[in-house]
Amino acid sequence: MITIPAISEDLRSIGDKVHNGERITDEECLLLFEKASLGFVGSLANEIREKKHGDKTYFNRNFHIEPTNVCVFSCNFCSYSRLYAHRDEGWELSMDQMLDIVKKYDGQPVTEVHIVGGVHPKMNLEFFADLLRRIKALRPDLHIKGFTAVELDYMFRKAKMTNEEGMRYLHEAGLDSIPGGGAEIFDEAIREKICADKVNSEGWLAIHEATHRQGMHSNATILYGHIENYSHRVDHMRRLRELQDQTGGFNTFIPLKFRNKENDMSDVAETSVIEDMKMYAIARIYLDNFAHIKAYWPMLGRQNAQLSLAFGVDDIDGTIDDTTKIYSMAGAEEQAPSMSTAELVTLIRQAKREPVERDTLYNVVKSYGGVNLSEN
Ligand code: V47
Ligand code: SF4
Repeated sequence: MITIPAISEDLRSIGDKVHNGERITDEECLLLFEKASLGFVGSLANEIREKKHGDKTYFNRNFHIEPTNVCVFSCNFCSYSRLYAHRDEGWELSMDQMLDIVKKYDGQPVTEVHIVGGVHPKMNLEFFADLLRRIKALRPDLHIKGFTAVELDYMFRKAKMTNEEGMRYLHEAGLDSIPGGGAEIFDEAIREKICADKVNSEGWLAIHEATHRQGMHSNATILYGHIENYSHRVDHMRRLRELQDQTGGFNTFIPLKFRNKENDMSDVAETSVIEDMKMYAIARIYLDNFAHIKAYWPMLGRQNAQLSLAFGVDDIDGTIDDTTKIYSMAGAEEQAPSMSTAELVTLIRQAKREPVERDTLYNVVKSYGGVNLSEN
């Protein structure tokens, strides 16, 4: 005889809330992290995912420009940056080199360029506004998702502009949306330990609020699996859920697993796949006002990205074309991340989901239809 393990009353009541489409509390979220099995949170997350998107799984055709890895800050988890004094060990792309990257995609149906890098003391607001204008002159149709709140905060302070003035200025120069990086962990005490000198939590949230008030969208991330505990993760997501209630400007939440190679936190062990899937699932359950949960495949690896599609994830980012080094330098599985559209479509279909090519704002570019059962 098969016996079905009993679940506790408190978990059952969370399940009821999810079935009824109700929001869970911070305490309930913590309980999920602490007490729920992966199967339990996975099935709830999948229910929400399928209610919101069915089997649709989004990806886009994108490439990155990383202007520099020279950075004035010294985040302990960062494997990528070099201080200005050691800039000979890093890279600093010129305007022409960056425009050449864009020109490489002439005639190719990419829809997004993602610009992100270190915070270089000499690359200022004017320089980046010029870059945006020149990219738009070459490719007016290309969506520019650029600059984390960390980079923006530094640029605006140096230019003596408020967040609103700075965002308006960059928007007019061609910036379309901003990525979710730099959020790390909002808890002030943990932030102080892992990235003390860059924009604080309040400042990160203020930049995103100003972005949304300009009518632009942004993403949000969490860097998890290092020295934070579960209540810090809940606190982080609470602050995002509250801002999203006010502005509705976030598109996607992207949990980023801490990778421990070649950085000052190499003694901290990396999380297990079970912990990673739990993070995705609980994010899907708690962040009821976020339309999308993204697994960033260069960081997670292809197979775990496929697995995440059963744990609340509905987006796996894009083709990328080997244009980012952030994760490969931190020891991620993908050392030269690049997937063709056909590979992304196959990867999604193997997980029995329906691939949909989207643009940055989730307009459908091409729908690939349901699963072909002969594929495995
Ligand atoms: O803020 C740095 C993270 C982020 C490590 O918005 C690390 O679509 C793990 O935010 N282990 C930048 N993570 C990248 C980012 C991003 C990526 C893809 C898509 C989008 C989007 C945003 O990378 C940083 C930091 O949290 N990071 N070092 C590391 N060792
Ligand atoms: Fe600089 Fe970003 Fe690395 Fe921090 S994570 S040191 S801000 S490049």
